[in-house]
Amino acid sequence: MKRALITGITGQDGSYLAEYLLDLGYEVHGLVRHVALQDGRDRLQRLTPILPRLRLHSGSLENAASVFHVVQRVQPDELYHLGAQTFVPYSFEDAFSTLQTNINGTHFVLEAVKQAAPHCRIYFASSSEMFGNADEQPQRETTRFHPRSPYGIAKVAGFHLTRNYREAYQLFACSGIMFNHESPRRGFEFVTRKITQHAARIKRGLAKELPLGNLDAQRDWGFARDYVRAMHAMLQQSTPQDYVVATGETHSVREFCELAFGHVGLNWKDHVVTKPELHRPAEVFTLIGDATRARQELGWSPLMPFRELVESMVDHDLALIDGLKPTP
Ligand code: G4F
Repeated sequence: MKRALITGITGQDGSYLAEYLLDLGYEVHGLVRHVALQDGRDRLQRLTPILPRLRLHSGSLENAASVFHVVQRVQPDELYHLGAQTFVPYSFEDAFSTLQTNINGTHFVLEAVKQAAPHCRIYFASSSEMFGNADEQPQRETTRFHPRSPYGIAKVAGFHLTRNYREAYQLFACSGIMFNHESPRRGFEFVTRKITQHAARIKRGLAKELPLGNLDAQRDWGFARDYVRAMHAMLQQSTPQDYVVATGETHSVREFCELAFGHVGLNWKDHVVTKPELHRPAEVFTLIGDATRARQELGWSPLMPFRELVESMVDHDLALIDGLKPTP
């Protein structure tokens, strides 16, 4: 039986990945902060159905010793490093802590594997935010990075650290350059879930307005459950590589609103208000990925179309309000 260790297991991607690996017969371990173990009802919510099958270890990506001890104790065959401060606007508000946690956290994980479990294969959750305002469309593995936020800068550092550990110490370490991926488990602060939650609340008469920032921003939005298959596939290859994971389609925030509100019979223009304070100091205007390498080498392709993704998120948020579904 293979053993996997996941950092960020309590998040959207971590929970889908844990389910996927359990279904494949893995023994799944997670590194979680002590507070999450204490306040499990809230913070371990996405893991509730699979909690009895997981082995959770207390540790923090801010503490090198705790990362080292968990890696040493678990001796994983595969480590998926997903944990980070992932909200781009917050990275402008507190750039120092974002850089510190996201860069050092990745460095601690790589070093712990090098020292305590060098046989272990590592997946690093890299991001399309590294491309920022890219000088080519679509973006592929060879596209030059031009990050536009402290979050993006930290991801670039993590990407290069991962590559350097691969080249210098022969670790099997890969980066997945993941474009935006969403689901009913997405946090409410990200634009997609903010829109679907508001569409549902407005439909049920619980709210009137949806405040948003830049409606022209374009993203390549896929379904998170599809993306965790690519993470796993990267670690099953004969040689470690970095891969873009994306749908190859891009849509604007405005289009997302149109579909989400339209799905419940509302006109988005009657409810969306734009607020200057929700615009970012430096915006990433358009992202669209070319996942040819992932398709050819991993046999990966996304399964859920954009419209279905938007509608399933709205349906889920309606069901939550109507008390028909537990929080995912
Ligand atoms: O949903 P977002 O906050 O996601 P963003 O910044 O693209 O980052 C997400 O995807 C990355 C992958 O490329 C991850 F690495 C990262 O961790 C995160 O998961 O914003 C999407 C777009 C932006 O252009 C933003 O300016 O939506 C625009 N937007 C407009 N109004 C808004 C809002 N974003 C948020 N969060 N809230 C708004 O009110």
